[in-house]
Amino acid sequence: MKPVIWGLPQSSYVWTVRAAAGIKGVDVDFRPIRAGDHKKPEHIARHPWGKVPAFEHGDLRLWESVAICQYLDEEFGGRQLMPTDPGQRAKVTQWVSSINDYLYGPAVLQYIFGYIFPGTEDGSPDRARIDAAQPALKHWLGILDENLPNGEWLVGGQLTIADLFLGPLLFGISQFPEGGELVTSHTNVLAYQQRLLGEPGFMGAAPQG
Ligand SMILES: N[C@@H](CCC(=O)N[C@@H](CS)C(=O)NCC(=O)O)C(=O)O
Repeated sequence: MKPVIWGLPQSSYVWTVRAAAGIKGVDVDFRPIRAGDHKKPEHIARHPWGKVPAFEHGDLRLWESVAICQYLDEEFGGRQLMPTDPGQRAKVTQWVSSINDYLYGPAVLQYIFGYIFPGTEDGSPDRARIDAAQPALKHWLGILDENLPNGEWLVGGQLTIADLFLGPLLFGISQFPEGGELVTSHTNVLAYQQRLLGEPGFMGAAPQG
């Protein structure tokens, strides 16, 4: 029985979990849902907060991207997405937690949404929101550049779940002028992004169009 992933195709977290499956070679049934439908009772039954992704495998139902990635990694064979060393495993958790708590808000809700869902009268980018995100993004890019020597992976020289959370946000901010400039001006982050481009399982899960 194939695992099922429900999600808005353009979501960064949906990219994360589909990438975990793609890199491991797990055949999943991806069921795209339309924006708005994730707040309907049918989806709330899968995810009590009406978010994406939601996941099912046999009798198991899960929400929260990190839980889904962890399950895919442990239940299926293929490339391991978690280190074995306890300290390195804790580092993966540290990065995932930091990305969720300190990067997703400024990168997605403020910066990217400031361009794509500006909510301004004339539909022009919301400069106030975009500008407000810049200090946090600069801070993040500095930290990442220090922690990605020579474009290595975030933890322990192997691609891990931490990279699957970071990658979609980096590609997301890179699409817009300030984010693109921040990534290209941090050479280790740029090399890291190139490294992700060379991962077909990761890139194959990217939103299309
Ligand atoms: N903590 C959740 C976050 C999920 C999340 O925020 N997903 C976003 C899409 S990237 C979403 O569902 N947004 C729609 C909404 O909040 O209405 C996870 O790790 O899966």
